[in-house]
Amino acid sequence: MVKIIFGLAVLFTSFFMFVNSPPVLAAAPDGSGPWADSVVSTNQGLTLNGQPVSSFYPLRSNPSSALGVAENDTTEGNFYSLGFGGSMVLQFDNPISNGVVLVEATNPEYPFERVQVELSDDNLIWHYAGTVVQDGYVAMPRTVSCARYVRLTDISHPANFADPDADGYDVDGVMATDGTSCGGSGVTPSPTLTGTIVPTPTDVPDDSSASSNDGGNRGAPICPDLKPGTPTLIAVSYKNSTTAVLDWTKVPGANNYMISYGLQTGNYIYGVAQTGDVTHYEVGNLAPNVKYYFIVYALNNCQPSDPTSELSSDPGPITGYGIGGAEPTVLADTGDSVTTITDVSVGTLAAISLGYLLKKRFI
Ligand SMILES: [Ca+2]
Ligand SMILES: [Ca+2]
Ligand SMILES: [Ca+2]
Repeated sequence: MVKIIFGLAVLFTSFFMFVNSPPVLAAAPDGSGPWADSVVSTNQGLTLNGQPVSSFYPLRSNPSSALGVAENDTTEGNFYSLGFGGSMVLQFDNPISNGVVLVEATNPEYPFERVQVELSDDNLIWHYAGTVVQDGYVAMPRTVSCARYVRLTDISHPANFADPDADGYDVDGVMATDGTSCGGSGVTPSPTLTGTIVPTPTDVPDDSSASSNDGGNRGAPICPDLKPGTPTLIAVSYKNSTTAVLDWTKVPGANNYMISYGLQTGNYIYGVAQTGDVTHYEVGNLAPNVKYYFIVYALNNCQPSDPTSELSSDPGPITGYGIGGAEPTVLADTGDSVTTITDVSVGTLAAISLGYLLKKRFI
């Protein structure tokens, strides 16, 4: 009898160990490569029911799982769960000069988890870059031109989750989209360029049904969508001295758009990674009396279009239209100006260029 009990105990223990300890080796830091290289600090939050994440998911509590090339899968041990309100600081050996892409372990059937992204060049002064739901891109804040640190803070809404073990945003990997040109010929932010880009549309309650357009391609490592057509950037005008208003044409098959802009023609150092499925967007927090140059891309689930032609805009009077050669008559409201997220799982150019499938099944 004792042997039987012992045998059962061994069997149970073996099974328990098996299901909790799959043979996973997370990616290693890639040094001068674009991915994160070391963990500076962590402050893991709690699960929805107030328990340490490690008590339920020890394999999701190893911060080094966020280093190196994202595995881009749903394997336990390949990502770090921040916990609600939790944070982590990652350091890069390579410089960050053009924003970062986040890869999350994602389950489309699970309520969306959200993270705030900040960048720093010294781990002391932090610059808000934006927020990301699932996979996504944040542009370089205008207040910093070259960073080495990324701070991620979970800002998921607990009220959107029913699972008591919900554990916040899951960091698989973080990649600099360009780490080769720091200190180069890029525009040096002027002291007058205070404030930050606000690329994140109005926060909306998480809705897992928003990801129902997977089209049965879950798990497929390819993009099922054709490259979207190129929109036309119709007009850039000024709503006030610090807010530019962009209007462009809708592209069939696209479900999101991206705005890039900068202070010199052809040099787009700022951006709004995801406007949502709209044709009208207001870019705020611009420096007053500064001329900006804008382009727009259409996005589908995994590919960007070619960019539009560039339009520039001099800051004009509050009621001024027609800047940049645009005709006031084309600026009628489209009704799409509410910038809620309609497909938050759309990824970014960089993620797309890596061939990542942006929707995965996991929490
Ligand atoms: Ca690296
Ligand atoms: Ca999670
Ligand atoms: Ca990983």
